[in-house]
Order: sequence, then structure tokens, then C-alpha cells
Amino acid sequence: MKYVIHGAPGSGSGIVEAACAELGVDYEARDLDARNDEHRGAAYAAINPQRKLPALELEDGEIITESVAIVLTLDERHRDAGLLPPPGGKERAQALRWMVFIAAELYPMVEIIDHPERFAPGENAAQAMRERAETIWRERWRVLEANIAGTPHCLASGFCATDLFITKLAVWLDRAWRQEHLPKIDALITAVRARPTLEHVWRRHIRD
Ligand SMILES: N[C@@H](CCC(=O)N[C@@H](CS)C(=O)NCC(=O)O)C(=O)O
Repeated sequence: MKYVIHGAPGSGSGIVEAACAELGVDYEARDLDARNDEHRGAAYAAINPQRKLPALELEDGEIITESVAIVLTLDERHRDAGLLPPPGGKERAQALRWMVFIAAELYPMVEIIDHPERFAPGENAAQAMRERAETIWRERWRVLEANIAGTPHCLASGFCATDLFITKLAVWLDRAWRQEHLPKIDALITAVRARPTLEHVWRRHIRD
């Protein structure tokens, strides 16, 4: 079985590559030229009608989009690897809670900050929208910081896939601000980046 991950270096597809690397499954990272908006074109729209990365292609060609759905699918298919805590327990519930918080409350802020013109007409309105989104983005990171239960992971029980989401998105924050205001998340990133299984993934996906 071989998964195909449609993505781009530096993008959210790093979460899916990291999940596959943690699971030890065979995958091919199929990069699009996101700098030249290849993901906005018709060919990729046939894979993800939302024209966003990542998308996971299963061995029979089935496509899964939405990073949380992808990670849950991978966890279900490779349950023994423990990418997430076992179903039914409170640790899994917390892992899902914060994974969905990231996907639903934090990740959408990135589109508004990067492309405010999609949401507000005119340059002034777009700039005001970007500034407000940046404030909300940081406020929501503080909420997550206050709920990091482990040392240094999101869960008290240790590493899980939620830490991959946190690591990939938190590196988009200004580093000095992150170090000052999100010390627990900063320590989490350091630990997750140091995982030997993930070294080759972060080399492609995290610049500094
Ligand atoms: N809800 C999606 C969000 C994915 C997303 O926003 N991906 C970014 C890359 S990190 C993207 O493709 N942006 C392209 C665009 O907005 O034009 C998920 O969780 O997978």
C-alpha cells in the first residue's frame, strides 16, 4: 500500500507527511508548485474542489481532503501505531478537541491573513481585515497555550498527532512573539522537531 500526499513544501501537507512518517507507512509526497498557484488550477480542483493542500490519495485512488479527516483516516487504518490515543478514552477526546480547534479556529485565520482581499473589498478594508485576523490568530494561540496539558506535549499522556498540527502551524508565528508568549508551545515544537522519525519531513517543511 502506498499513499500519495498532494502538497507543497512549507504547507499543511507537512502534517500528513509527518503522520505517515510516524506510522512508518509508505508514501509519496507529490508536490505542486504552490508559489505559482498550481493548486488553484483545474487539474488540482479535480482532486480538491476547495483548491487547498493537502489531499491524501489512497491506494485505490480515493481522495481524502481536510487535514483532520486525513489524520483520523490514517489513525483508523493503522490503529496499532498509536498516532492518537485509543477510542473511548478521555485522552483521545482531548486530542480531537485541540486538533479540531486548530483546524477550525486557527487554520482559517491563515487564509484571511494571507488573502484578506478574498474576504473584504478594497485595499483599506482588506488591510483592516488582515490586522484583525492577526490579532485573533494570536489570541487563539494563547488559548491553546493555556491548555497544553503535557510537558512538552499537548496531552499529559505524551506525543500524539495533535502535536504535529501544533508544530506545523506554530512555526508560521513570529518566532520572537512565540517564544515570549507561548513558552509551552515553543518547547513542544522543539521536542517534536527533534523526533528522529520526522527529521526528513521538517527539513522539507520548516525553514529555520
Ligand atoms: N481546511 C483545510 C485548510 C487547508 C489550507 O488552508 N491549506 C493551505 C496551505 S497550508 C492552502 O492550500 N491554501 C491555498 C489558498 O488558500 O489559496 C485543511 O485543514 O486541510
